Amino acid sequence: MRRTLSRYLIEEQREKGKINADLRLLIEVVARACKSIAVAIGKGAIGGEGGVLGEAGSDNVQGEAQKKLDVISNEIFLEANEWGGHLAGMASEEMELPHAIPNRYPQGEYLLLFDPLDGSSNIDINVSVGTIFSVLRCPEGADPTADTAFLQPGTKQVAAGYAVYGPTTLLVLTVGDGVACFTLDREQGSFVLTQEHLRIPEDTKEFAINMSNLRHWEPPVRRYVEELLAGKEGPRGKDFNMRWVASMVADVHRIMTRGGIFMYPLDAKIKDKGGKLRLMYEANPMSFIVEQAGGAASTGRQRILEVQPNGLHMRVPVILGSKNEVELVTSYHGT
Ligand code: AHM
Ligand code: MG
Repeated sequence: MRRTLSRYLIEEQREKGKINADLRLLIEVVARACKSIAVAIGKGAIGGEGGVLGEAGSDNVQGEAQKKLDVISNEIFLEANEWGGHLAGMASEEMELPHAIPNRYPQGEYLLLFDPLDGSSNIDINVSVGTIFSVLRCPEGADPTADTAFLQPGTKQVAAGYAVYGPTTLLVLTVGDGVACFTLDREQGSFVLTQEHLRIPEDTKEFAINMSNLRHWEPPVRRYVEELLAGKEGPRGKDFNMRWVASMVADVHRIMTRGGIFMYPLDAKIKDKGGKLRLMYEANPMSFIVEQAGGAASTGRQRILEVQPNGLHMRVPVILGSKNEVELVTSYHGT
C-alpha cells in the first residue's frame, strides 16, 4: 500500500508521538503550498498575463531583484498558512518583518520561516528551484510579530524541509526522526513516500562550490579545494568531481542522494554581510536535515545549528554534507 505524506505524519503523531496534531496540520499545509508553487512554476511562459517568468520589477529586503515567481510563491505560502490556526507567526526571506497572523484567525504555537523560491536565478532557464522551510516553537509570552521571537538557534527547530521543483516535485522532510522523501503524484495530487531513513555517506568524491570566487576565499577553504583539485597526485590521493547547480535545494538534494560536500564559504566580497546564505531560511533547515541524515554542517568555525541568530536575515558561511569532509574543512579553520 502506498504511504502518503498524510499517513506518514499520522504515524509520526499516533504511533511514535514525535509530533502533535497542530504540527501535522502545519506540515500538511506547507506541502499543499509547495504543490501550488509547483503548479505555478510549471506554467512558465504561458501562466497568467504575460507568463510567470521574468522580473517582478521590485527588490526584496536583501536588495535583490525579485522574480515574478518569488512574489507569487511568497503569497502562496502566506495565504495557505495564515488561517489554519496552527501558527503564531511567519517570517520569509522575501519580507523585512515577520508576518502577523490576522486577528480574525486563531493563533497557534508555531513559527514558520521560509525561503519561498530558492535558486530563483534558475527560473528563467528552466533549471530546478525549490522551497525551504523551518519550524520553531514560539517562546511563551513572546510577541510573534517581533523579530526576537524568531531568533532561536537551529537546535530548536521542530521540523524542517525542502521541496525541489525538478523533473519531479519532491518533498524532503524531517521532524527530528530521520529524513523522509516524498514524490508528488501529479494525477492524485498527493505526496507519496518514496524513501525513508535517508543517509549521507560519510566519505565522498564530489564537491559543490562556486569556483569563480576562488580568489576571494579565506585560506582554509582555498587549501581544501586546491587539495581536492590536485586529485590522485595530491595529498588526498583520489580524484574528485565537481557539480554546481546554483540552486541550494538541488545541490543539497544531490548530496542527500549520493553524498558530497556543499560550500558557500565566506569570501572577501561578502565578508561584510557575514556570508551569502541566510541562517534562518536556508542554513538552519538544511543543516537540520543533513544532520538527521548522518551528515554534518558547519560555518567552518562552529556547528551551524548552534549559531545564535542576531537578526532575522543574518547570513552565515555554509559547509555541509558528508561528515568526514566537513570535519576536514573545519579542522583547516583551526577549530
Ligand atoms: P536565492 O535565495 O536568492 O535564490 O539565493 C540563494 C542561492 C542558492 O540557492 C545557491 O546555492 C546560491 O544562491 C548560488 O549562488 P551563486 O549565484 O553565487 O552561484
Ligand atoms: Mg534562497
